[in-house]
Amino acid sequence: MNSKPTIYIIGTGGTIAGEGSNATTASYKSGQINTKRLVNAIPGLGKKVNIRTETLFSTGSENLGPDNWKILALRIEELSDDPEINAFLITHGTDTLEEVSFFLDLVLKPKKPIVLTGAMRSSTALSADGPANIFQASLAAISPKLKNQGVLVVMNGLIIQGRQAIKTDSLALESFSSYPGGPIGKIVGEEVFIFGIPRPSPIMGRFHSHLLNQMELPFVEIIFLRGGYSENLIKIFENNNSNGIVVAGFGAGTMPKNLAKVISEKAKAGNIFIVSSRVSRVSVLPETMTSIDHNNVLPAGVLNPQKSAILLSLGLKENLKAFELVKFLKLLEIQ
Ligand code: DAS
Repeated sequence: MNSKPTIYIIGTGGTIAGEGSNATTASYKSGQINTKRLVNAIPGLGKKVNIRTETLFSTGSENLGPDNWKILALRIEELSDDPEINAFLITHGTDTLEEVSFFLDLVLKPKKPIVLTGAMRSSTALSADGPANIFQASLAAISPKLKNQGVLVVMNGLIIQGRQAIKTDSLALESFSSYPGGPIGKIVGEEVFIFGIPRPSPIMGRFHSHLLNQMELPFVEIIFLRGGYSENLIKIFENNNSNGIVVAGFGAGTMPKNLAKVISEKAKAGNIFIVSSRVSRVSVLPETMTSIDHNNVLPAGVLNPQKSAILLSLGLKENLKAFELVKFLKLLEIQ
């Protein structure tokens, strides 16, 4: 009787499936290796788990977005009813891994563990990190200590809750951090260590309705501020006709006064703004951001601009008002 758990691995491309011309080149083509080949290269994995594989996409994650994320979410949901599958592992490019894990956490009500992983070095690179990441992500996926945690990210031995993963380095192996909380655990050898009390997202699956219709997510613009040029930025704001805009502001949510004035006028016209920050570990609070006196202008709390845009687009699709979105931003501050 085969008592090993079964993990269903869905590959989407990325560096982890990338192929370079030799082991020491820094250049490679993403998404070249199919998922079965990726997994077959991992000694010892088959002793721990049964594996089923699928290659859903084969591309760098810079080419993936909300439509692809929805396809991935629906595929996971469709497979979740299979009694022979105990957990899901998604191999994905790291460039948008924090966005797809945040999105999946918001739209899925997972019955089974969902763990995402990637790699900072291609599959053909000297000391490729992909095999270890897949092995460790598999251990997390079957660990009884991590049941009902929603979406998780495992990278470089760290276990991170999906909504809190941020990529903080373009090239380093230790490129993923967990913010605002720290990692909930780590994997050493074949051991899964859990720190403290893991806490699934308080709004896990809150936007599941997005999966139930064919409608696309409304576009949300992100406007990245830089020192000076506020007149140019004002023109961008004035010409912008998306219903939702995220401002990647300075520090803890500051921006030039003349820009704040334009935002206030557009907020009065019904646009919803989330003011985030261009720093990597964001904290934008009502008392820290440049004061803009309108309820349609929301501090991002701990969400970076890209995650703020995902939440705002899901909210706009449900015609949520700003005061309803504030609740979700506050709940996501809970570590
Ligand atoms: N190739 C990039 C991507 O697909 C980076 C990576 O996977 O690390 O996101």
